[in-house]
Amino acid sequence: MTKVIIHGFAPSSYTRTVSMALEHKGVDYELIPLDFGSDGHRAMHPFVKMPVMQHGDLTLFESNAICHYVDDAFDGPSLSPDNAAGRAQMEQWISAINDYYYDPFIRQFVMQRIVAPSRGGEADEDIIAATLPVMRERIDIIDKALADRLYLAGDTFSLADCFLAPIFFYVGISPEGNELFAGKNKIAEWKARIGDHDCFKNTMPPKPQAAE
Ligand SMILES: N[C@@H](CCC(=O)N[C@@H](CS)C(=O)NCC(=O)O)C(=O)O
Repeated sequence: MTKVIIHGFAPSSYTRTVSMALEHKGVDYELIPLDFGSDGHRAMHPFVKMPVMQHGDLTLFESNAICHYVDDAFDGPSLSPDNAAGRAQMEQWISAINDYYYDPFIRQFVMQRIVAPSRGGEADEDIIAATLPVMRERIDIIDKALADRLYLAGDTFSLADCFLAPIFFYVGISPEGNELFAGKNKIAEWKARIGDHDCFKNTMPPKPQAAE
């Protein structure tokens, strides 16, 4: 069968999301580093982001579309709940993570606290200080959401967990991680559960310098 190609970089949280989905399904895939911003990249992704997936003649961008394709097109354990309410809750959380978590957690906090120092720059502490209260509030929302369930969309691992796990991973290894997640027992249990999944272990990004 034609191999799936993912264009991206292992440290990118969205690249890890789609890689987790592929690993969980047991799909044969290859992660190819992008020549970011090149003509070839722009031809595959008009918004010049990562990841991009290629499977035979099909080229797809947007992590949610890629994840659903992977879940639908291949055999292997389903990444969607088996009931309408669970599937709707999965979509609700994917949408919420994309709209309310990625920007403050990754684009603001992780880019400053982890990525900037790893590139020899300095973190903008004003951006971090402005973002931390938003992060605290949104971490609490997840802790409450997990009160009556093992995973975000119910008691089975789903695509929603693939979207959140890479984001919380980076926050967890930041200097503020312990304090931000302190007392969030449901998140701690969820993180331990996610950490047991091979798809999470097999997609671990290289350790950023700031986390050493
Ligand atoms: N909506 C896109 C977002 C993709 C995205 O923002 N990817 C990040 C990496 S995690 C990226 O390409 N960042 C580089 C940049 O914005 O220049 C998706 O769901 O795939």
